[in-house]
Amino acid sequence: GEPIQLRGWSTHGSWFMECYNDKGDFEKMKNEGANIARIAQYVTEGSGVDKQWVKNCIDYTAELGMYCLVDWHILKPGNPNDGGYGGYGDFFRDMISHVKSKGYTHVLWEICNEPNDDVEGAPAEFDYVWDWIKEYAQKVLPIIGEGDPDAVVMVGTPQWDQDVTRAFQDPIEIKDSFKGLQIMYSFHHYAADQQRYLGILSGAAAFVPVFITEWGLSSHTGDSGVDTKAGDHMLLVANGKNLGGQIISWANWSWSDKGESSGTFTGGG
Ligand code: IDC
Repeated sequence: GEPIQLRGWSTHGSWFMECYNDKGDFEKMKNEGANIARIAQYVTEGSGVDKQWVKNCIDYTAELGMYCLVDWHILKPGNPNDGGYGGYGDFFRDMISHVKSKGYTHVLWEICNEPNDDVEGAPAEFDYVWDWIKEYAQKVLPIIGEGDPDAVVMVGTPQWDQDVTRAFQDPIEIKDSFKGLQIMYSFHHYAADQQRYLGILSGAAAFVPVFITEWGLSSHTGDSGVDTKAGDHMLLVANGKNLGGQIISWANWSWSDKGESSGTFTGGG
């Protein structure tokens, strides 16, 4: 019943193992002020789905008293219904069974990272991406609802999680099989070149619960520009300076040492 703002980092892919191969790595994150870690399980990039890694991260965050956001990290192609992502059912069932067998209560689910049609443009032009998301949501939410009926679940929004307004203009139909889920919507923000989208976030925050499941100080490429002033602006919006006065939680991209400007550490650092 107490309002809380979750703040922390997202991992990069599991292949940056030096950054997430033991509890100490998450302890460092906690020591820097994080109360949540987002675990980005890339589906078709890197070495593929590594369920044991995600379970380990769930365990580390449990031991440290942090929240954990498990992210089914689709990216390209951007349709979550794509055949290449067909493992979502097995993935969420297995993760939920792990969480339940341990009696954990600290895990939140993100059904998919950034749905998109891989075409740049104003987010509102890509309404049909919302149809893809609604279709996918009706497949995955009953699975989560069955195993973890009152979980907090993030639903992605069109064009790389930019158009969160769709969530209240045309809401996801709630079915009995997942009526206990606490649905929130994802918004992503890259400060160096996406400041113009903060208005979308501010407006949506008056109508639906929003979670900034990824944001960076860099541009959206992850490796150019760093705009700390624009980042501060986003934090103001997240801290309640939005049309709903909503306190918005977030995960920063990324806790990695790839050596790109969106990464927290220097290369190999
Ligand atoms: C980027 C990584 C980069 C990697 C690329 C492709 O920073 O090292 O080569 O993905 O896998 C997103 C995505 C996220 C991106 C990030 C930065 O969710 O996967 O990571 N970004 O580009 N959306 C907007 C920006």
